[in-house]
Amino acid sequence: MNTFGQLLRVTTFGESHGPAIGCVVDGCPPGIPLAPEDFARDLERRATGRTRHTSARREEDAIEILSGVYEGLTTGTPIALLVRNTDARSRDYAAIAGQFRPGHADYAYWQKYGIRDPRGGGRSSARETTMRVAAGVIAKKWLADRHGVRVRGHLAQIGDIMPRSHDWDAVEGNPFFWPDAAQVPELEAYMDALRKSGDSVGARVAVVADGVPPGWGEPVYGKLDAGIAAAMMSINAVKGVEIGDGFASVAQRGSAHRDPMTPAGFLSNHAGGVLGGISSGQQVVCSVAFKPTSSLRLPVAGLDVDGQVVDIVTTGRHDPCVGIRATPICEAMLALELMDQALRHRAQCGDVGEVAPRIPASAGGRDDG
Ligand code: EPS
Repeated sequence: MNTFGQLLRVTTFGESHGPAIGCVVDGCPPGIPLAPEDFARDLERRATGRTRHTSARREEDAIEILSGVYEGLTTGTPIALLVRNTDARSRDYAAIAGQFRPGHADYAYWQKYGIRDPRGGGRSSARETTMRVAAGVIAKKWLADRHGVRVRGHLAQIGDIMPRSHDWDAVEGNPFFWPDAAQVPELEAYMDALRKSGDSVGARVAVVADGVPPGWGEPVYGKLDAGIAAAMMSINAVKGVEIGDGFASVAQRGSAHRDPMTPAGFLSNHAGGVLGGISSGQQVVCSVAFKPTSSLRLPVAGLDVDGQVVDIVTTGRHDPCVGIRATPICEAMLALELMDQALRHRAQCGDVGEVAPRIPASAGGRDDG
């Protein structure tokens, strides 16, 4: 299954070292202005080779729109997008082509298919996320234009380092999507030392959507939060997803977790904007855990495809922390899930209209991010 979504269906294809990667976005409503330039910013935010803290592979990630757009507007037909791979260095993978990197998908792919493309990890590469971000650009645009919804994210943890303060304006001003500008030198030193050591580290991304109206999502098998969790877990390297307070809810009392409603708005947002699988009109809040990259130059004893014990060393241009450039990927997946749910809600309940009383997202009139 390489397709995400029900009414808005995104199918991605391509391998890290193949000639190109791409996607087909089907079910997008007509009339949305769309040009190749619209993709540039988010693709650049996700790309490798832009700072010393991520993989040095340098891809332009220039989008070609092959179909679905006429005179600058989407036509309602499938939108096919293509990005050519231009800086793959397959020789880096010659030594490990017949080996299983511990912690990597190599072994599981081998067991499932009996064959795998080892170059750059093939389909299990972070390269695949490029097309998620591209498709997400369309969803972000539609959500903003039609519903005033804004999706944004930031890095919320690298290893055991957490932000000491939170300023959205700081996030796009540093290579870590970090909300505390004063901490950036500390992160740079941390990442420089990590890179030198040859090891890798995990990270956590926080992603939120403001302006989501109440009513998106379905009550049982099509829950909005279940859809968001599935969307995030489908990203390579993701190991955990929380909605709202997530696992912290375990230690909370009901009297603390419930979000009081007043005529002026909700007083808190422990639920993360989803009640019973349906959006409440509050900020949708999601947190995503990325594991440390498994491609390491630190040797480890492992097995090859003949079952022989071998020393495994991965050379090449790997991310010491793949979570660093995951913020735009999580934003894209949240936007895709929200747009799909919005279209599904419109299909079934479009005639219901606005139901009273409508409670403001927050009594403070501020976002909770
Ligand atoms: C990746 C390894 C590196 C990264 C790549 C993801 O690629 P390679 O070993 O082929 O140089 O650069 O990420 C991208 C190219 C990208 O655009 O995200 C991996 O093992 O997942």
